[in-house]
Amino acid sequence: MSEKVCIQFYWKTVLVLNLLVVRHVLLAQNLALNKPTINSSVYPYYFSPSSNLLVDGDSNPEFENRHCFSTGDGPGGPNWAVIDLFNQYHADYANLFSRGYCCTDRMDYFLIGLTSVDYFPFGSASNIVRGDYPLCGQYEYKSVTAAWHKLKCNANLISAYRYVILQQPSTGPGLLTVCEMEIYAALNINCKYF
Ligand SMILES: [Ca+2]
Repeated sequence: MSEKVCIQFYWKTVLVLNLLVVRHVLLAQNLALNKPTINSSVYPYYFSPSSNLLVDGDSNPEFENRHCFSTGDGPGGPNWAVIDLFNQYHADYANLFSRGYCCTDRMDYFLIGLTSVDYFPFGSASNIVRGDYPLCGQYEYKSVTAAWHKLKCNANLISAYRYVILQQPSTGPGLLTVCEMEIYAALNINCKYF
């Protein structure tokens, strides 16, 4: 290969790589941001830490700054929130940000489900039962303080879904608390399966 051809090849490769990076940045958007939510309950507090704070775009881990969501359900209780993505997506992974300095165990081993069932007309009265909905996945570890926790969706989910369920496992301590939740779709559906 001549030096001229080699240089042309180099710059074409750089251009292609840059285009791939731009494509990724443009397409990788948080589908959950500011979308409608419902929750099983809201922790009774002087401000309402309802599930809209789960997707308000602010992961501030300081609970008093009013950007964290918390249910009011006890151990083994419903402890869920549902996000309406407005359209059906092949969800690829979820990112959850935990609360700071306190109560990190409330996010341990969290569950992310996907469903086409519209629970919104029933709101907090919805009967969302663990094991009854398609499971994106369950986080395999205890959560840590004020940090992002990424959960890759299960390879076996081949359908697109509109609604995302966040739920504490039945063994959890209750009072599910999460400061931000993000959902990202697969950029290439063929790359979702592993
Ligand atoms: Ca938030």
